[in-house]
Amino acid sequence: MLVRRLERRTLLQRRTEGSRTPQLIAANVDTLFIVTSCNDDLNVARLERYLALANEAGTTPVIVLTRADQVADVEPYRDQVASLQRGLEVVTLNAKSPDAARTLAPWCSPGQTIALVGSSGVGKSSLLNTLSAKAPEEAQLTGSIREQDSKGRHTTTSRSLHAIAGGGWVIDTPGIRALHISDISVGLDLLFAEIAELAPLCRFGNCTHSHEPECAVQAAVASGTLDPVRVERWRKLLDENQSNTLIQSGPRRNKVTKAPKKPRGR
Ligand SMILES: Nc1nc2c(ncn2[C@@H]2O[C@H](COP(=O)(O)OP(=O)(O)OP(=O)(O)O)[C@@H](O)[C@H]2O)c(=O)[nH]1
Ligand SMILES: [Mg+2]
Ligand SMILES: [Zn+2]
Repeated sequence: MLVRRLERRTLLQRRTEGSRTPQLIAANVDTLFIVTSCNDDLNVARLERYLALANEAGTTPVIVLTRADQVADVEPYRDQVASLQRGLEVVTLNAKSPDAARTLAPWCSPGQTIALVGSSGVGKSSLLNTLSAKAPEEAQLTGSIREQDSKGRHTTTSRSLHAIAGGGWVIDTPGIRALHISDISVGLDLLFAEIAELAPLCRFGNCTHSHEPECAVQAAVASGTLDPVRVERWRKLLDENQSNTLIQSGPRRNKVTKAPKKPRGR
């Protein structure tokens, strides 16, 4: 029975390819566990997309590296992700081991809501079963992954909310195939803070950091203090965000938001 509807404090949403209205993923999430595995699934550019989503929603992102039990050394995986955003927390674990619940306990206390997101097969549902200490008959279904490319089989097909044993609440979500960036305002500046904070030092206030003279971003790349690969990925997300974000009115309107007229009759 519906008793009361809470106002949304935070909202995770995304636009699927070609859709005009955003798809709501989850609301009032305090911490977003961005799940990936210590295998071929780990992709820094993809993780940056999830980080932008978490930042924009006002949730705290934590990178959760699963399958730590299947590699000799987790450090190379940890190193790849630790510097993606300032102050980013990274944990490594085996999603199926009870130890995982202890590792994640700092974010799972009473009153806290967390959501699990990531590609198919990374262990979101496995982790949910561990966190909520589910009996086998109540457990979320989990699936195998393909050996050749570590891809999952999209076992979970809907979102669901579960109580964490002795703590808060956790939301399982279906694996996302491709996360497109749209409707981001502050999320990218938080993610790429080392670029954003150089911008005021550029000669031109509207510097695009691509060809302008006296550009602080280009200067930092030239002197080796800024990673050019990060600048490239930042630019790609910025462009994608701009072309996917529907600005409804005003001189900067960039898309026709009215539905195309249907042909009459026949
Ligand atoms: N050894 C090991 N296996 C894991 C770990 N995490 C997940 N698995 C296995 O990986 C497979 C996929 O796990 P799921 O929990 O179904 O993955 P998912 O992220 O929920 O996938 P979708 O529902 O398809 O989005 C299962 O066979 C799990 O047993 C881990 O940390 N270590
Ligand atoms: Mg699942
Ligand atoms: Zn510049």
